[in-house]
Amino acid sequence: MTTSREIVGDLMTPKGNIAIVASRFNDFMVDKLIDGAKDALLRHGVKEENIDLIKVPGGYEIPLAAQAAAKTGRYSGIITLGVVIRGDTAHFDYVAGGCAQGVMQAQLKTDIPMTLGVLTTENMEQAIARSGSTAGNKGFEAATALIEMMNLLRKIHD
Ligand code: INI
Repeated sequence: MTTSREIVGDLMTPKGNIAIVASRFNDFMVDKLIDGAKDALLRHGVKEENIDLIKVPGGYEIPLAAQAAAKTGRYSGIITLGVVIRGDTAHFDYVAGGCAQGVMQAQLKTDIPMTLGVLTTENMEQAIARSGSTAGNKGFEAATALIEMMNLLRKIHD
């Protein structure tokens, strides 16, 4: 009797280099996301020398830098990190939406897995809570999701 196969990504040390693309806007919170992402990678056995940090001005600039990094062929996975806080104008929608959609397009175009650790919050309190205090660290989560996706893609291709 044949049984169905379940293909799931594990959290073993992934092969290859990883880029973290992070914005400088709201950097005191983004720095906490970077710390969380690195902590997750190192705890899962990724070596410091296999992690590159690429900085961009704001969330709007993340997708192009992530795509450019992916196209070099040097990275097997990319974590994107930023903090976009709603203001009084429509700027938030363009930056937050453009960033999320751009990262999605970039990973589909390059076949390099990318995860979204870009906070999009109503206010500063929500952003602080999600960058290493009461609501966890979304950088850590984005790094863990990336490891799972890198290993899943390897299994799908094998
Ligand atoms: N960029 C962010 O990453 N977060 C924000 O909250 C933000 N706000 O509020 O304006 C922001 N704006 C800058 C934007 O990402 C670009 O850097 C800028 O528009 C130049 O292209």
